[in-house]
Amino acid sequence: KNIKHFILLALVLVISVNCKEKPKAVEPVKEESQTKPNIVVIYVDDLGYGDVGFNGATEIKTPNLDKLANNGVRFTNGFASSATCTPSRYALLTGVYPWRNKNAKILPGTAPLIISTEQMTIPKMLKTKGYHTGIVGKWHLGLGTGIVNWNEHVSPGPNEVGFDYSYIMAATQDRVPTVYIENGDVVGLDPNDPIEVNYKENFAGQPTGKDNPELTKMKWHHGHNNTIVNEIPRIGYMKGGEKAKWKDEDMADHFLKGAQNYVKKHKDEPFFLYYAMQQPHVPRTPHPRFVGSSGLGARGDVIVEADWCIGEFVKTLEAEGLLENTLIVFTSDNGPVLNDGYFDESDTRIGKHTPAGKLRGGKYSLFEAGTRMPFFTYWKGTIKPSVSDALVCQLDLLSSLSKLVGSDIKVEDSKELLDVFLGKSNKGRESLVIEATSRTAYKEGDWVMIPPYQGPAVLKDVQIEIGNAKNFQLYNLKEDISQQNNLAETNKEKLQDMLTKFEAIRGE
Ligand code: NG6
Ligand code: CA
Repeated sequence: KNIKHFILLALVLVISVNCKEKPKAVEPVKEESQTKPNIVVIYVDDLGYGDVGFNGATEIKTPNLDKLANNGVRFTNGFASSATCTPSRYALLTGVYPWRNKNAKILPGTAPLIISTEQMTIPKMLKTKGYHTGIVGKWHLGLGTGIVNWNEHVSPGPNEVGFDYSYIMAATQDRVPTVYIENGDVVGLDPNDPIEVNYKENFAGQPTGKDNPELTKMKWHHGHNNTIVNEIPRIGYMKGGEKAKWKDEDMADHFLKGAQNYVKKHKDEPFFLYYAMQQPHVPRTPHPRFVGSSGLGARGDVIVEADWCIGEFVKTLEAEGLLENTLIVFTSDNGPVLNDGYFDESDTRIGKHTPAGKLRGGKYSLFEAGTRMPFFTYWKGTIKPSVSDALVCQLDLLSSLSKLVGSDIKVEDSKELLDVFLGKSNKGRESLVIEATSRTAYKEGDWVMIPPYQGPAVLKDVQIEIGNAKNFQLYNLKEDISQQNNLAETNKEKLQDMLTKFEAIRGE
């Protein structure tokens, strides 16, 4: 009898254990596919809030971007951390406010890497969850530790802060060295024609934009009068490396190919791709098939070109069967500028187009146009189309993507807003400190407070109001998106409240 009981009990146990185990065995598989989508961040350079159809542009057509934005979460209150490139890129990748790092300023092509190799970054975090990580495009976060020898392996760089694969330009299209660098090595370098770079003085006997305008096809307006490459005068001096030099007009196609190849190569594992496009930063050099495509001059043409590239890139994701398993984040590093140093008719042929939409300011500015960006997330079949006015910042991607992939890595400045990025919640950040050329301002809810700063109200060369004023500025963006009514005098209480919170965050 006892033995019978024992057998029965054993049977019951076996059955119940089996029953419990079954769903368990299924779960991890489901979790794997659900929590490891591919992640692509498409980052454009100097594109304004109003430069895209999905934010109301009518004079420039961006059909590919519009299609994604209108089928994803379109953010009306999505911010870059800064109104210039390097600090925004630093914040995007590290989740740390750029004003915490004194080196996070527009960098020359010879600057050392400003992300510590000890620091957390988006690609590093994703690698802990088995992702392959790649960057194709603009870097502009420095390379090496001081003096870089471009003829040897250049390190540390993207590969030392989390990227398994890198194919980059070191700084910007207007800065030397004008070569591509793949995993730390200059592409196509002829050892008999070594590269030398200097930002202080010219190499003896070399023509410059300043002394030899007859050798240039694009004329400099301010800055940009040093070494001439491809008939375009640049910032900084460079010698040698003839065969390795990029062709500006091919750059968009070149980076697109790089991004497409990366996807094709890594389609069988979860991947993260940071596709950092160069448009519409200067010098604007549309491929000949896009010249005249916008009717607005070079800047419009390269925006049309960028939109086309993104369309082609998404086609590749689709063709590889990856679109439903890929989260795409699209945004820009800082606001728009028409004349950023070259005469290319982007300002004179602007017509009715408003790059900043209704926003005041532009690149370099503490006013809204400096940092409020075209911004959307897209994930076919997972994200439902919506418009979100939640306050989000590129800074928040690190902690949010960490949550998405089931990692517990968090960085303090980076708010975990995964549900907001996926369109499931409208509860964004409460506040944000924005930065523009080493000045900061404070946003909270509908309000923005800009402390007094010395210096010109308008940056003359680029004709942009950058936010400097003798007195405090306080705007209610809900009623006054164009920042025309300074309420600092009439709402002293709000001003004081904002100032106190701002100082607490800034640690002043
Ligand atoms: C400025 C350049 C500007 C642009 C900018 C960086 C001059 C006079 N102006 O110093 O043309 O290169 O730096 O742009 O040289 S960013 O988008 O990379 O921040
Ligand atoms: Ca930029």
